Amino acid sequence: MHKNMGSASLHSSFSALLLLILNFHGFCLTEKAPYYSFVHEATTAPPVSFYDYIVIGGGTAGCPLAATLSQSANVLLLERGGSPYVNPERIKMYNFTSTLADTSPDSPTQQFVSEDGVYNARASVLGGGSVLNAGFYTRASTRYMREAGWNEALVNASYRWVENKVAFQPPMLQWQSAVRDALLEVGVLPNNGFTYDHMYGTKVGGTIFDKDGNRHTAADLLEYANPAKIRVYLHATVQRIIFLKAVGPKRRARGVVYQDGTGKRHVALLKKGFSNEIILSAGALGSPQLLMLSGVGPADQLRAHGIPVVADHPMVGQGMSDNPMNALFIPSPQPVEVSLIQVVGITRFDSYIETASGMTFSPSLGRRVSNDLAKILSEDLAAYINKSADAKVDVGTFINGDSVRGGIILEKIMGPISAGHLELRSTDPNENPSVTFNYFQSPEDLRRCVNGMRTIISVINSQAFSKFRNRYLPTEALINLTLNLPLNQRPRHVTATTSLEQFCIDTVMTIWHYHGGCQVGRVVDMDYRVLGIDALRVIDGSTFHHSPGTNPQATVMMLGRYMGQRILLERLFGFGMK
Ligand SMILES: Cc1cc2nc3c(=O)[nH]c(=O)nc-3n(C[C@H](O)[C@H](O)[C@H](O)COP(=O)(O)OP(=O)(O)OC[C@H]3O[C@@H](n4cnc5c(N)ncnc54)[C@H](O)[C@@H]3O)c2cc1C
Ligand SMILES: *[C@@H]1O[C@H](CO)[C@@H](O)[C@H](O)[C@H]1NC(C)=O
Ligand SMILES: *[C@@H]1O[C@H](CO)[C@@H](O)[C@H](O)[C@H]1NC(C)=O
Ligand SMILES: *[C@@H]1O[C@H](CO)[C@@H](O)[C@H](O)[C@H]1NC(C)=O
Ligand SMILES: CC(=O)N[C@H]1CO[C@H](CO)[C@@H](O)[C@@H]1O
Repeated sequence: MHKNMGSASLHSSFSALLLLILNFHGFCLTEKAPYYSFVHEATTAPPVSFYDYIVIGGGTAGCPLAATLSQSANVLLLERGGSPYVNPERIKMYNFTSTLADTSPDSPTQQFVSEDGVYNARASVLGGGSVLNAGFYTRASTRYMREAGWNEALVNASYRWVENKVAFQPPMLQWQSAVRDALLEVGVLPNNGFTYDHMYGTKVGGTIFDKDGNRHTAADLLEYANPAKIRVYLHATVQRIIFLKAVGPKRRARGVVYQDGTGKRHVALLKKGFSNEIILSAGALGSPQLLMLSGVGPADQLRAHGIPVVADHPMVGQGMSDNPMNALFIPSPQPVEVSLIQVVGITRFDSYIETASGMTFSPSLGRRVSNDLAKILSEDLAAYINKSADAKVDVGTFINGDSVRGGIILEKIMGPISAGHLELRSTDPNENPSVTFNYFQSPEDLRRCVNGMRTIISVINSQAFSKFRNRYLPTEALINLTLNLPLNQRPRHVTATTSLEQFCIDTVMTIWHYHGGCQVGRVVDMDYRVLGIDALRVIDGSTFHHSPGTNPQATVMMLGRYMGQRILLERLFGFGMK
């Protein structure tokens, strides 16, 4: 899959020059969210319409991709969810957990539970995962870029394009600063200060929350779109991709069928033209699912669901990975700020340490868990406090409505190496497919977790963190406390000698960085074209082999911009950067 790389870089520098020219006759026609004139409900769409590009999924990759393509082609962007701008409260930083737990009919969140018994969530909203996430913004390592075969100069320019709209320097109040100083104290060195770059040591990264706690999302990147050439439909759920009748050995994508909010079906077709394409950006669950629903996937599985086979593609749905997240919950003796991720420790044993404070931060995150957490915290703490004669701690102050006086320190492992698969449950595009991630199947993944947990324990016991450390709670009590929380649906093995290995396996959660299903080299080629099919690409997190950087969103948005520019180059000059 890495052949032709020599000529790749030769063409790349030439193309990069052309891109500069392209960008200079850019548009000043930018429109500001939430007043986009080109975003409409799908109910207003004609029964049949024609475009140069049809992008499926207005998520983290789909928005920057569609905005870029609209610079010189007619683009349709179809998003199954609604607008993130209708309820600005929902995307305030302090509403992170309530939005993630929202089960109302127009919720931006669709929850699912993997076959591993871990609670998880996916986006259903314009802006995709960037509307739900914890906001941390950080680039991939240069090694990751090289392995992906990307042009580094164009990658850097694409990151900057994203950062100019949505990335900010975080405020770094007391809790986050204490964890940063503790990471340095326990040897996660050097101190790299504030940077978007990925390197060993401790750093402050970017965030998509501005100083007032307002979230900026991939949907804001549509401000770059050319309003005259783009159309965005909301509540437009793509049912399947349609293909031209076979003429040669390869099938060619022709259009899509989508359903509006009232259940009415519409068709969008590609205009005549060799360069025109359909691009799937429906995310790590949505993209492999939609390929299968369209007849591109493992033939046996498709036949079992009565789906006519367009192309037997056994690797569609394979290579699904979710980086495990493990954490310790830490009740604090003093008030803490509400913070999501701002600091990261990038260790040499491939574990990333991050922290959040002041909210009930748990993956299921429903009221049920908030209440459980409150109950367990109160009972456990009361028991410990009763044991300590001199204790005078008001247990009630640890939980105050939805916020917790305390926080979590978590670790995510690089990669991961462990991988699983995705299968259809039904032919309904609204239903979650079945997903298995096989957490810790690889012993190396488990080693990374154990080393990460050891670092977290050192951080908690450090001098720098001491003001947030409750002296009545020994480390073992914190481990017990976490083991007792209903973090997932997996069996618990709580004994006097529970090992960190067992702790990792029993308390595994998601950090929502799941990826794979349409991986480069297996389902798409290095230009993200679906192997064996014309006029169809996949561009989103489903193409990754590993999660980029410490957290992926910067790279997902970058990839949308990057590929948008490469596709336009091919369109305008008849060659790509391959
Ligand atoms: C709770 C949470 C916290 C996270 N925290 C961070 C963090 O702090 N930092 C970070 O870097 N990353 C974080 N992430 C991960 C990051 O947000 C995701 O990796 C990224 O958003 C994935 O982008 P994507 O484009 O692949 O998919 P998505 O952004 O999910 O986009 C897919 C889009 O396709 C739409 N779609 C799906 N099927 C269809 C269909 N049939 N028809 C029409 N539309 C469809 C979906 O509604 C969605 O909008 C977090 C994610 C979550 C959920
Ligand atoms: C891209 O950015 C990285 C990180 O900021 C930098 O180290 C690298 O030199 C840049 N590469 C190019 C080709 O500009
Ligand atoms: C703690 O002590 C109080 C007062 O003695 C008692 O009412 C309470 O039940 C004890 N709680 C626990 C969990 O032991
Ligand atoms: C942790 O839980 C185990 C098993 O219930 C128990 O034996 C041990 O004493 C607990 N440790 C602390 C510090 O509470
Ligand atoms: C839409 C939403 O979830 N709003 C909530 C945001 O957080 C505040 C304060 O916790 C709640 O009162 C709102 O209901």
